[in-house]
Amino acid sequence: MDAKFQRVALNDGHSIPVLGLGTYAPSEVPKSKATEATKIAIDVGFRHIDAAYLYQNEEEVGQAIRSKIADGTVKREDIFYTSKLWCTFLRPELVRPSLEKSLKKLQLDYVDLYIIHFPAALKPGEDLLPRDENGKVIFDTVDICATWEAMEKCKDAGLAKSIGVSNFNSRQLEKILNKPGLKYKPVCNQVECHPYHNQRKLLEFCKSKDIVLVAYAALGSNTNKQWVKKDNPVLLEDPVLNAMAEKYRRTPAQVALRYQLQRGIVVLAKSFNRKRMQENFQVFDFQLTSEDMKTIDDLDRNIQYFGGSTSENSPDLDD
Ligand code: NAP
Ligand code: WDW
Repeated sequence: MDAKFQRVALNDGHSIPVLGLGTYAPSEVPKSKATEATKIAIDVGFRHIDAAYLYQNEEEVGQAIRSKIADGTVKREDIFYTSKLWCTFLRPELVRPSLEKSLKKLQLDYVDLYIIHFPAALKPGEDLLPRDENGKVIFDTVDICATWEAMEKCKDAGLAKSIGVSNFNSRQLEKILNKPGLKYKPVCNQVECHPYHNQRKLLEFCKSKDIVLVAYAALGSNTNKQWVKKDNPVLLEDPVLNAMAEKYRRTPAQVALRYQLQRGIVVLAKSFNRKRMQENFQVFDFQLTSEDMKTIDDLDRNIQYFGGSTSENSPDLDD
């Protein structure tokens, strides 16, 4: 098959395109930009699109997908669309209604992948980040295994072709994998992953369980004020990545994406800019040497742009 439409097998028999478009943009970016960007991305060649209920962009992204189907550029089955179950919907009885809400916004019949966005439950309700009068986030107690059983039912109902998780550590994954009567394993774990936080151990764990690791913030994120930690070094300004980019006559972004592909990782790249989307998609026609792979491995320095702000103080689903 054409290298640029490369996919990897998932443990449930489906497959996922190895490069995906990230669609999160901070709230100051007009929502209509997500429609425009998704259409351009599909024209550029992206077939995997990552969005979420949390991003409040599913109407816009869905509209773009439907419009590229309507104009004959792609068929529905060519597109791999991921949505995510937000933390306020982890109670089992809320899982299917939440997916149905996403599907209604999208105006699609199914999502290719539905993942638990984050392994902590928040108080159910309209508020995406419910807070008490002191401004503290209000958590909820939910058994993640019960959430997972509801996810399995969504797959059985055909509303999600595949199901997976995001932001889980190996212990949290084990909880699901060891669940008595488990029907479907998670197909993926989507986590922050880039040369400054390369997730070597989690990757090894996921590979041993036939779970695909999906990398977000693979370009070092940098976008937004709301979630991202400030005063971290900028990944794409890294001197080693820049020197390597020069050597291959590529850009640091292309080197960072290619690095993940060669590790067997499915990688997301967010851009709403046509030129940068084309650049990000141009990663199937060169190869990093194993020495250069090793050099990038050594850039690991435990820098997390997202830093799991919630996971540290949550009465999380771990105990
Ligand atoms: P990212 O993909 O690492 O980086 C995006 C930033 O890099 C944007 O500012 C973009 O700006 C810029 N950029 C893109 N291509 C570039 C290039 N070739 N050269 C220079 N700059 C470039 O960050 P992200 O959006 O945080 O992560 C990607 C996606 O992962 C998200 O959109 C979302 O879908 C997903 N995600 C999931 C979670 C989760 O909890 N599961 C968390 C974070 C992200 P322009 O748009 O201006 O090009
Ligand atoms: C947990 C997990 C917030 C936000 C968020 C909490 C989360 C995201 C950039 C891209 C998320 C940052 C998209 C926000 C408490 N994940 N994004 O996916």
